[in-house]
Order: sequence, then C-alpha cells, then structure tokens
Amino acid sequence: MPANLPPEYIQTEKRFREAKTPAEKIATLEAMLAIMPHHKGTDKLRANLRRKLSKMRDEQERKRGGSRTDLYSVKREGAGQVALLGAPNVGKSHLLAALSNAEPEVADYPFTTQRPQAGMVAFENVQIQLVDLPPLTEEHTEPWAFNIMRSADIFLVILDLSQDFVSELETILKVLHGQRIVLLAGEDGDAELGIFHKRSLVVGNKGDLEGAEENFAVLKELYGERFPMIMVSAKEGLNLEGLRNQLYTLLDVLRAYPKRPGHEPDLSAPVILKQGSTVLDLAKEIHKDFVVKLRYARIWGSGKFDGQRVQRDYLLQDGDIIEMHI
Ligand SMILES: Nc1nc2c(ncn2[C@@H]2O[C@H](COP(=O)(O)OP(=O)(O)OP(=O)(O)O)[C@@H](O)[C@H]2O)c(=O)[nH]1
Ligand SMILES: [Mg+2]
Repeated sequence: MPANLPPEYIQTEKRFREAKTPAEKIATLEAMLAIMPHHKGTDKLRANLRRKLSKMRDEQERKRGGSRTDLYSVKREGAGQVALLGAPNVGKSHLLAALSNAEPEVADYPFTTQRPQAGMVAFENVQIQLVDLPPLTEEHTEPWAFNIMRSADIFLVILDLSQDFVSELETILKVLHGQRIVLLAGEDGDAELGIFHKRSLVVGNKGDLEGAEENFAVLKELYGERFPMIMVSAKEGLNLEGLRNQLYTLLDVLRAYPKRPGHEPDLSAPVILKQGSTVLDLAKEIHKDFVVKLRYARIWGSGKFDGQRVQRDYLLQDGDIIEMHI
C-alpha cells in the first residue's frame, strides 16, 4: 500500500470491502479513484483499480443488457433541466431529496454520489428536472458529468455556508473554465463559439448552521452582482419555496394555455415556451397545420384585455390563455 493515502480513502476502501452489490462495489471503487492523490507512488494502484472497475462495469452492463452511456446520461423531462454542482459534501443530494421525489444517497462523507440522479421538482403547475451529480473538484470530476452540465439549461451551484464557500465557488469557476463552461448571471450574453454559457443560481446551503447568515452576507457582498443567490437549508427546509421560485425565473420560460373556441383551457397542463415566444411559436408546438391555417388568436392574460384579437407575431406572457382561430 503506497503511503500518503488520505483517511477518506481508507474509509472508502473499507466500504468497498464490505460492499454487497456490484453497484456498491463500482460506486466505492469510483470514489477511491476520485479521492486518491495523483503522484508516482499511486500510479500502480490507480491502474489496478481502473482495471478492476472497468471489468466490473462491463460485467454489470452485460447483465443489464444496457449500454454504459445509459447509466451516465439523463433523459430530459419537464420544463427544463437543472444541473446541481458543488464541492464534495455540500448537500447537493440532500437538496435534491428535499425538493423532489428522488431518494438519492446522502452521507456525511465526500464522493457519495457517483451517478447522475434525476428528480422532478414542482413550481406551481410546472415540473422542473434536477440532476444531482458527483462532486466537482480540481483533482477529479467524472468526465460524463461535464457532458450533463453542457446539456443542462441552468445550474444550481451549491455552496456550504459552514465551510470555505469562497474557495468552493472559485474552484468551481476555475474547473468549469477549463471545460469551456462559463457561468452567467441573468442574460445569455454573446455566445462565443465552443463556449457554453450557463445561467446560474448560487445556493448557500446549510443555512441552519451557526454563522451561516453572516457568511451568506459575505458571499453576497463578494458575488452578489455577478450571480443571483439564495440561502437555504436542505436539512431544515429553509427557503425551499423561494428556491423553486428562483429556479423557474432563471429558466426563462413562460406558460401558455391554448384553448379551442367554445372550450375551457386546461390550466393544469401549460405549454412551456422560451420567453420571447409568439402566438406562432405556440401554434407550432400544437400542430404543424396550425402554422399555415392560423388566421388570428384571442388572448386572455396579463398583457391585454380579455379576449382581445392578436396577430401571430404577438409576444406571449407567462400565463396567457390563447384561443386559436383557423
Ligand atoms: N446542517 C445541515 N447539514 C446538511 C444540510 N444539507 C446537507 N447536510 C449534510 O451534509 C452531508 C452531505 O450531504 P450530501 O447531500 O450527501 O452532500 P453532497 O454534496 O451530495 O456530497 P457528494 O455526493 O459527496 O458530493 C450529509 O451529512 C447531510 O446530512 C443542511 O442544510 N444543513
Ligand atoms: Mg451527493
């Protein structure tokens, strides 16, 4: 056994030896690789573990009859996909569990999460998909996690207000920059070729712990102009309603309720469109025939008086009810 292995590694190795299922074995092996420091003394061990891991993964896939990519990608559902990012142990999985129906593993040691896990969180009548990821560190982040980040609509960047949250955030910015992923505050800005711009909400978690409020004030002072932010406690359920609300806002979408003349709209099933969409965009979502046949629409909602006639280029607002006339 090479020297200089951190205590977390020893702990994880113990979990590996005690693991009963192949999935547990794979997860703990992955964790061991992630924790292991990179230096000459660990090269051999690392190679060994990699081989072991690869063999186990192949075996597991053969049993499942699925492919490995299925395990490491997430099918998009709902009004938008939100990636949960953060350093180890900050409470990403706990937050997913608090907000959604998912039951991820939550534990007081780092590198607990080794697979993407999705859960749906409701904001009013909208379902938003959260994707929990393994931790982001300078030493090691699962490469597939960056693929999920690139395809996500927005990020929740989780910081632990009881730890060094400034260096947590700086590390995240640095690692993402190396992957050509840049966090944005509100607007999308000029997208350069090959750079992924992601609107992000910074979440100060563990708001229930001592000193959290002061620390959050410091965080706001330092980064408040760059990012929207909110303090929550996944454990105590503090501010989760506010978080849902901000998530929806950051997604930058609107809800439209199409109706047929003489019928009521279905207010439980909005059509989700990007902000800036028009009546015509809604028509496209409903049926391709509508695009050609649409003569005009009547609208009930925030922008106009009830039932007013609007043209196909009319800009929709969140909550509009639209009656299509063909
Ligand atoms: N006091 C307090 N503890 C929390 C809170 N959120 C999470 N924790 C605890 O922090 C520890 C880590 O939580 P996880 O949700 O597993 O953290 P994670 O970010 O998913 O960790 P990795 O998957 O290892 O990256 C657990 O012991 C949680 O119970 C919180 O709001 N307050
Ligand atoms: Mg986790």
